[in-house]
Amino acid sequence: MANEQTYQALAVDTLGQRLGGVEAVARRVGGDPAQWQIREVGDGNLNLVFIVTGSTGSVVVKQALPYVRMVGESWPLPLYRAHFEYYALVRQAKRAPGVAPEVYHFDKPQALIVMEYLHPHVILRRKLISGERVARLGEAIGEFCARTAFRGSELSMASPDKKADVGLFSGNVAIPAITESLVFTDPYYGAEMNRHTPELSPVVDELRRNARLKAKVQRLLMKFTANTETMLHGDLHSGSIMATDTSVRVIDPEFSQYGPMAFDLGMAVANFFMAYFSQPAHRKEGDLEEYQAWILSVITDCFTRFDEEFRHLWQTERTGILFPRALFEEQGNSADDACDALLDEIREDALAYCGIEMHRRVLSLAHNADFEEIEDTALRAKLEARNVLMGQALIMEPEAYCDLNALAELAKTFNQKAVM
Ligand code: SR1
Ligand code: MG
Repeated sequence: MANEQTYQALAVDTLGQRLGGVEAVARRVGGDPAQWQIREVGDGNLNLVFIVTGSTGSVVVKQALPYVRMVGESWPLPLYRAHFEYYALVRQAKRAPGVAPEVYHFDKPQALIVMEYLHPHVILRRKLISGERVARLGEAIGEFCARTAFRGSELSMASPDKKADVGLFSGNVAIPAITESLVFTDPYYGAEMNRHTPELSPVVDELRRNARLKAKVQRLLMKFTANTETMLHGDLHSGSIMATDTSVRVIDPEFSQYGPMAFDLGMAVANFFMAYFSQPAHRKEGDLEEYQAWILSVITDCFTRFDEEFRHLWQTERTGILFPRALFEEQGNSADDACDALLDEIREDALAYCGIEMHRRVLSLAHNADFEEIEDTALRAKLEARNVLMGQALIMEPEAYCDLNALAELAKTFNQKAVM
């Protein structure tokens, strides 16, 4: 077995020889490893990703690099993040069956995970840029967020198990540190790695002068760092979702950590809003309105399904120390109001986290293709400005948009705004 010192990054020409002897891999891929077709397809910010195909089938091999791929060796990043991704995949498979890719093999010292090849799924962001619809997209993501949020919390888990898991995940310090700075802090000052579309500068400057906004974001960061309600995916953007026209899967939980229940929901919805605001650059007039309306319906479905599923689990799986039946049902009291109040709080926080994600993807280091692929920078800045200003409204006054019609109206208003 390899040890830390023998870690070696995989390459197309070494992978067959290195993994050919691993039974779980060889059996699924099939044939002579020397004949395997191997492609490196990683287009994310951090890792190597290979698709390996043989006579029987295909698998995905994901390996952490000891540095941030998008920046280079000047930004080292611990290999241990692969353990946490593995732990998260295993937990998600139990909490939201059939959504995360199945894990076939994990090699801790080599920081690599061999998993299910999702086919013919493609990255959701590509589908949204191309104007394709995915059936039940909002429902699938709302349901995933509700199941993982509820079943990873002490509403459901036994307290000692949950505490032990929080302890385990607390070993992952490097990854949360990235989110803490890139998501919550860097967008709001001239941090070194930031960049934004030049024409957007007047909007950015004003945003960064808004002390009340920055204080609100820091309060949300406090919740994010201090609150271990549940195990999060931690990076649920549309590049972490793969889809066909009828199937939705969630990949890439390497930013998993314990945190607030609202976080994943907010991140996912933010990415739907960014798809929405960028559409005028990707669609022709005739298709634009209908497609944007569809994206808004995905957002509504996502929140609605989250609440429905969470309420269902509240009724049927509330076995943890929180809101015990002994205090409610067994005393002849309904716990429904308590559930509704919790869901209101989650919705409000999700909207605020949503606003922050809408900011960081155009102001900080890691941008979204939805806007980045708009070559005309004047147009890009105009669309990004709508997104940034709506994000600000959500952070400042999330309670005003908890009503889903009000939320959709807000998006439509900003979508018409001639900000610049
Ligand atoms: C340095 S990592 C930048 C971003 O990529 C990941 O996908 C996360 O979103 C992270 O914030
Ligand atoms: Mg990722």
